Amino acid sequence: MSIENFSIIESTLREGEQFVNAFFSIEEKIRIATLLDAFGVEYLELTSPLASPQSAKDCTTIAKMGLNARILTHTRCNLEDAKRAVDCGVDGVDVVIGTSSYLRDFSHGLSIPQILELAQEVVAYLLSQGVETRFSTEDSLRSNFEDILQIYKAVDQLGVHRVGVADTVGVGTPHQIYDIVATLRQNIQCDIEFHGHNDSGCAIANAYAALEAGATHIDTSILGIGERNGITPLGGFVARLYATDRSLVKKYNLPLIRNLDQTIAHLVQVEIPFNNYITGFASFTHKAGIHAKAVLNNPSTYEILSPEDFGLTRYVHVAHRLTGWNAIKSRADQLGLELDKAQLRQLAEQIKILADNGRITLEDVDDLLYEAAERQKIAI
Ligand code: HCA
Ligand code: CU
Repeated sequence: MSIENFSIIESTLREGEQFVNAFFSIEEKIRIATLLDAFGVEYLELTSPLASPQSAKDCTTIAKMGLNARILTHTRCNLEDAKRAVDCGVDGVDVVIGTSSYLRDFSHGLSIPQILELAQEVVAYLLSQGVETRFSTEDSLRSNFEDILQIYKAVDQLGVHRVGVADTVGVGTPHQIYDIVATLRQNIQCDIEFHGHNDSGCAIANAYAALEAGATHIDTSILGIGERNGITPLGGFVARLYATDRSLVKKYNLPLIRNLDQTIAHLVQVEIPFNNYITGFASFTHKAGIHAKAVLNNPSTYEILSPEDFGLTRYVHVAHRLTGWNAIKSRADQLGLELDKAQLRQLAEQIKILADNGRITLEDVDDLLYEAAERQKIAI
């Protein structure tokens, strides 16, 4: 199935608040919500109003901001929570309940028939209130699939807008997620959401597989922040879609990704990892002479993402022993120095020998280039 329509449910203000270092004041939440809205995500998911008195106020405040994104809050599956959520004035409510034996035995203690009844009651109530309603099962992958299917079919018949598959512990593989979502797609009418944790590094691939299998909504957070090591990161997910077909993400304001990543990194007091998708400091750097030559001729040779589409620039690293004369020429051009091919080749050899003895800097290379240009002038 080809990917066509999909929406991002941006959960930095819900799952992201569950990140160990996260504490967002209302001013900060407003800043994050405004930025995400400007980026163009379709939904913002907020912490449950039952979490704390301030969380309830924050929900009401953000619901009133008049953003383009639809505002969702996230609650446990019971009537009291659902009522509190509706009272906040949100556009939709994401309801979740644990169905795995782990959570049934060690968390809420309900049986599958009890969950089925509760799910129908809560979904019917939310639909009667005219809010967009999603029902999901926590730890879907370690739940009995027949149980999940039975519950989803029942809420689908009630007219629920969406059901969710949650890989709560990050155990799923792309094939597994594909199979689960494809089977749901064959059996129910409503939209399908995927929420994937990244404990074993599959969160982006799993979100992508879910879309290929017919999911319509993907949960993300900025930099992937969430419980433990988090969920599908917004930037990485966008990179994945762009790599398939950049028109899939043309609805988003891509240059804002840097601002989003930097803002969150600052607020939760972490560094953006060097190898982060799009915004890691090494994301658009090229080093080996062979790579540098090809990239300078045509960036697509070694770049699947074009930095300019994200408001970023590529960097060709020249000060090292893997360098080549093409890279040195590009640096000379940047400095406005005219050196002939023989000189450039000689300089490349010189730089390699120098760099064999230890780390060198761009200034060292520049000095050599200026000296060579000076010698050339004198010779003329
Ligand atoms: C949680 C669990 C959850 C819910 C996901 C969802 C998960 O922290 O409440 O409702 O889509 O990973 O299962 O984040
Ligand atoms: Cu989660």
